[in-house]
Amino acid sequence: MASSNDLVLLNFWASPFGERVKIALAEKGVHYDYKEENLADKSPLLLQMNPVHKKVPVLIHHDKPIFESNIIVQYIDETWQNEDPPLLPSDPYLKAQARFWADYVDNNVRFSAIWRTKGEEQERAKKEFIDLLKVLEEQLGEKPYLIGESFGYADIALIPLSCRFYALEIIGKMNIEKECPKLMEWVKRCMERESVSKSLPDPHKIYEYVLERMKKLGN
Ligand code: GS8
Repeated sequence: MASSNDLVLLNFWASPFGERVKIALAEKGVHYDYKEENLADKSPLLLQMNPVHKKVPVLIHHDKPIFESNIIVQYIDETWQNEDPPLLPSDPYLKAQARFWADYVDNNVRFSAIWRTKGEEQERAKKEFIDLLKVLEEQLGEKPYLIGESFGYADIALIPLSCRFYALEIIGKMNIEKECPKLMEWVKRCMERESVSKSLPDPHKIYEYVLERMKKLGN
């Protein structure tokens, strides 16, 4: 197991991407140092460690930076491969599926239009969001997790979205559980894992954060 000095996570508390990394490290039982970033005034360390995108999360392992949350989660899985549980399946087909669904989440999940817009535009954004959740619900089917019996990489990519549901439901006046009951059961199943419940911020805090951002935009 890594000593905490070997491993540092640069993050911002409301980053859904950083939450993926926290969950993966918690699943593997790996200790690390945590450094909170102010994204309006980025630290020299962040700028030096992620000069390309200058974004969080960044995982610094033995002074070497790894960035992009899904890539960091894969790095964690490979580096601590002797620590259970494996996050990616060993079967190549299931592994490809897990990667596909994590990419799908990254490339398609968009929800800020729900709180950035009003009227018809907001209705369109809400419909697109619910349609996307339904695709994910369809993939879930009767399985406990996105790729099968075990919680892993694809679930880690998606679950941070769930602590935004409270804010989206209030602001968008919608009921996600009514639209996607199986997906909500999956959320509850994931939240039973300490790695998830302890890594996700309080949905009420996220709601306040979104309200602040809306105020800044004059919404
Ligand atoms: C996204 C990271 C990101 O957008 C990943 O790690 O998966 N594809 C990347 N990070 C945001 C904070 S979360 O909204 C960030 O660091 N933004 C700072 C900026 O854009 O300047």
